[in-house]
Amino acid sequence: MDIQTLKQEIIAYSKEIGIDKIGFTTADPFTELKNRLIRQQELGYQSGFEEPDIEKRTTPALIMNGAQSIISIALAYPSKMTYRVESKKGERRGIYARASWGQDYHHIIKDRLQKLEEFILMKVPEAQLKSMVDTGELSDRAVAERAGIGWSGKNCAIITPEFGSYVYLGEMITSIPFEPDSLVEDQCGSCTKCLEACPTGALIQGGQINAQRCVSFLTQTKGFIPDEFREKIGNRIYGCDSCQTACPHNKGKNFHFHAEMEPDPGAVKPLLKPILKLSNREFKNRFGYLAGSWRGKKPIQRNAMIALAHFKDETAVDDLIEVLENEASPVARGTAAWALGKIGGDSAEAALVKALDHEADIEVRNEIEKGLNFIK
Ligand code: B12
Ligand code: SF4
Ligand code: SF4
Repeated sequence: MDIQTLKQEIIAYSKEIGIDKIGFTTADPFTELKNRLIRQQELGYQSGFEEPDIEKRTTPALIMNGAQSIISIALAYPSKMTYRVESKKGERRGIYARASWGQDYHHIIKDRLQKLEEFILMKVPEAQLKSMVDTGELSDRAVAERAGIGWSGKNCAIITPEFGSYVYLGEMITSIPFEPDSLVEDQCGSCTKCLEACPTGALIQGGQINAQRCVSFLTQTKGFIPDEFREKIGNRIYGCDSCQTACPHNKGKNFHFHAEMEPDPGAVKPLLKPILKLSNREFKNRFGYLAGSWRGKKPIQRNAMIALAHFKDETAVDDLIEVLENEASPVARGTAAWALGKIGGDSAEAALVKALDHEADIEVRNEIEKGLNFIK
């Protein structure tokens, strides 16, 4: 079979298995990306979640011997919930970003890539293939951009003309020399809406991010959130969508193609107070299947306390005192102290004074003092 026919058959099959967009590019090195990654590293703008080996990241042949091409795939995810949570007055909720709605997307993309691999191997049994999503060496966005999936927006996201930027990306390195597809034209123009919408100024300039300032990154860390960002996080308990919701190319883009991606509104917009009391098992059962839970319970609990402070939820004071007095983790105790100070009131103040009496951890003491200063 000639390669052009095979490519057409792969494209047709991809539609059958629920791949919303597919593109092909060469396995040539990503030279521009390499310079970019070095620069980002020098500036200290990386998150630390990236694959550290820049040579590997930008040289497909180092990842798979005989690499000739890369197939990029995109699956569109919903941007609006089909039904809302029934909220009672005064009940405060947090929010998981859209990329964490429904089943963890890593499994969904892996499933499609595996089906695609099986199809290709049926046609070309000697083919060598290597698939990855998110945690692989390659930059999923750089591959997608070069394979004509979408353009690289000023908000850093790959924006497809069809589905906006609400797409998950994955790719497969192959030993088959497919004809590459052409690039999608950049349609950002003079717009700067995403840069203006970013709550922390993480978008330095069009297409460049300081990940250390990005709320999405901050919600996924394990330590104390630096003071300057705490109030800006709002009620986001995982991720951040502000630079995507602001984008005019996402307007009206809301696709419900994949049953696995349907969010449970009660899980992705959960009540905040109960999160503070979850056991590990309860957390796993209720939130464990979400992509946004990959760092475990503690960061989500910390973010929930910051969200309760954001709402100045006086009904949360007792629960926060409980955390301050009984939690083993200094980050949890310290964040509870800070939140109590932000919410204020007599019992919050009394609990902070009492805690200062016996708290031994220096960082937690520091947070208690900050809390008391808010009240005074
Ligand atoms: C580390 C990481 C993060 C970090 C850093 C993000 C970042 N922008 O670098 C943090 C934790 C902050 C993060 C957040 C998010 N992430 Co993330 N993340 C990754 C990961 C693992 C690596 C990204 C990376 O290497 N970045 C380094 C930068 C330098 O490179 P890059 O963005 O990959 O490539 C672009 C730049 O290099 C640029 N570029 C290259 N040369 C030059 C030169 C110039 C002059 C310019 C202007 C640009 C430029 O072009 C490339 C293509 O767009 C990828 C998965 C993967 N393996 O690729 C997912 C990934 C990028 N994340 C994804 C998502 C969904 C998100 C969030 C939307 C989640 C959320 N709702 O909270 C946010 C969006 C934040 C944002 N505005 O980027 C998706 C993006 C899908 C899409 N449509 O673009 C990915 C691809 C995961 C996936 N498989 O679907 N993420
Ligand atoms: S995800 Fe949020 S914090 Fe990060 S760059 Fe976009 S708007 Fe800024
Ligand atoms: S908001 Fe404007 S500048 Fe930002 S990615 Fe969308 S079109 Fe581009």
